[in-house]
Amino acid sequence: MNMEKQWWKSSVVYQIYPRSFCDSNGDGIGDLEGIRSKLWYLKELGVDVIWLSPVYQSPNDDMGYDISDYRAIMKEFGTMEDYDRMLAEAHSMGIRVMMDLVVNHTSDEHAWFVESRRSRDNGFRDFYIWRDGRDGGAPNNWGSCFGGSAWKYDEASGQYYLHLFSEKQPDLNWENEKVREQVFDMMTWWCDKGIDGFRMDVISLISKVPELPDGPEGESGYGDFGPYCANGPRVHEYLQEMNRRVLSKYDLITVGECSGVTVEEAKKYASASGKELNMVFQFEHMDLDGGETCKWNHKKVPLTELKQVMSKWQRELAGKAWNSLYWSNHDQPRSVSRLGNDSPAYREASAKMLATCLHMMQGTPYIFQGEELGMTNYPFTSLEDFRDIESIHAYQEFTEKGIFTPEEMFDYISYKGRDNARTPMQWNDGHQAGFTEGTPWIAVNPNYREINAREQMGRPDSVFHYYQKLIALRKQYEIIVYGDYELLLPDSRELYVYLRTLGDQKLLVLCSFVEHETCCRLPEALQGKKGKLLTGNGCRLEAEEAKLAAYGCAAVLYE
Ligand code: TEU
Ligand code: CA
Repeated sequence: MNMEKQWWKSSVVYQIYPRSFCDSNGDGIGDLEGIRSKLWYLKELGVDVIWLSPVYQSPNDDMGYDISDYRAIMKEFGTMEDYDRMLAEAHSMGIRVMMDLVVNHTSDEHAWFVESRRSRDNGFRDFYIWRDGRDGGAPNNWGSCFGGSAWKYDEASGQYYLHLFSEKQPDLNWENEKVREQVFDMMTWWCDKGIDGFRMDVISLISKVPELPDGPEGESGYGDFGPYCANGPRVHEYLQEMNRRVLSKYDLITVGECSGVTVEEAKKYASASGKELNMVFQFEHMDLDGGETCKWNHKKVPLTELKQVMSKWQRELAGKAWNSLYWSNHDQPRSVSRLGNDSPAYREASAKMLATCLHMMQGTPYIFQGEELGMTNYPFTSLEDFRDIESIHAYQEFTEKGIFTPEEMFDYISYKGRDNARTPMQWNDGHQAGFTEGTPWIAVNPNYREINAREQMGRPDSVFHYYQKLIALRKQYEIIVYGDYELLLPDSRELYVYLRTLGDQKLLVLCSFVEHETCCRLPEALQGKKGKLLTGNGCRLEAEEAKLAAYGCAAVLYE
């Protein structure tokens, strides 16, 4: 297959959630100096790129995803000098830095919005999406992602503004070319500083169908904005303009977070022709345990469906676009707790298996902080344990409407809530897991005594060393980066088996998703051949079959 080689295709990205990574000054909040002090750790792990969740000035209604100044650093995180020092040091170690770009919306405390809401004839009015009400209520039936209406009434001017997320996150009006100009200028400013890329927050939502029609009504009583916002009419035009004016002038890695993206749309966003972005984050595999009540349930992801979705993306984008690969990020529960098994007996095995399954696919893998240690969900016991606006609002809304009992809803936010990913990084078994000398803004998972970086770095068979190996293999074997992908045993409910092919080489990947031993017949063409075990755990290869322990896995190369 004709596929152009690019550095970002053979890279592994590590996502840092700065608030929870490392606190350098004891105020309980992670910061830039903390990140700088841990670059050696990331170097040791072997990642090529770090992506920082937002570090810009923000009132933190949505933990930094509500930005009030794109050219300033959040006070709790440090200063611009701290940023520059961290960037320079990362570069000197050969680590590139990707910034989070949040431009579907700003904070309501951003100077543009402060102006915009002053009056109907303010010069910035049209930077946001203002509408008159309808029949004494909101302009349409859309609900926001964080509960309630997507419209907020503004007394002073008698109009409503649109906010697809919280009411402190008004949506920018991308139709206005001055907005685009301001965004592109700001991006250029960061690129000139020497950053290496952007992760673009909900970039698939920036273009709305101008009439803003009512959406199909869900359980909550509000309409779904998805059909009129996701992959909207001008989104590709805007991204091509962004590419022409900014991205194409630098050597960057770009990934668009695209809720509601289909493979057809992804081929446009991440086309091999390079007119828009390098790749997208798709959500189909993350939505497999969703349902009528959004993500709030206890459903397990069915393995056959997971294989089908992953394989569809592998197959359909091959040679046409490029995949990103992820099981976790700051919005998702911990992958071991969700897709693996976080009981002490199987935690490490299932973490290694999930890592193998993902990292041997075609695409750029993303590791979320702590995933390389097999960090787990948090054992929530009270509503006070939660910090995330999404969980807190959802709890209120679903219990007030009587959709779930308080006990049920508590269970669901505990299992699926975003705070599971946001508990502090577990560095060692000392005070607050070595995250802070003070009191952390969100509680440390009590399992830090067993699960922490120091212990794992000193133990050769740890999850940490397993990730280190996987990352090194990607640098060593082109077949991992560029090989074709073929799903085997699509109907197995226990095993995820696939085959990569590059020229005469074949790479067989075997992963067990179950708690008991299993057996897998090797594909005929490979039977009796001598394969080289690149990596694995709990897998014994015989002439015609492989025997897998609970959550066992292996990647075997045949040359
Ligand atoms: O998330 C966008 C997004 O699609 C979320 O609505 C996601 O579905 C949800 O968090 C899952 O429960 C991005 C950021 O990653 C997230 O942290 C922000 O809250 C959101 O945008 C608004 O900026
Ligand atoms: Ca701090």
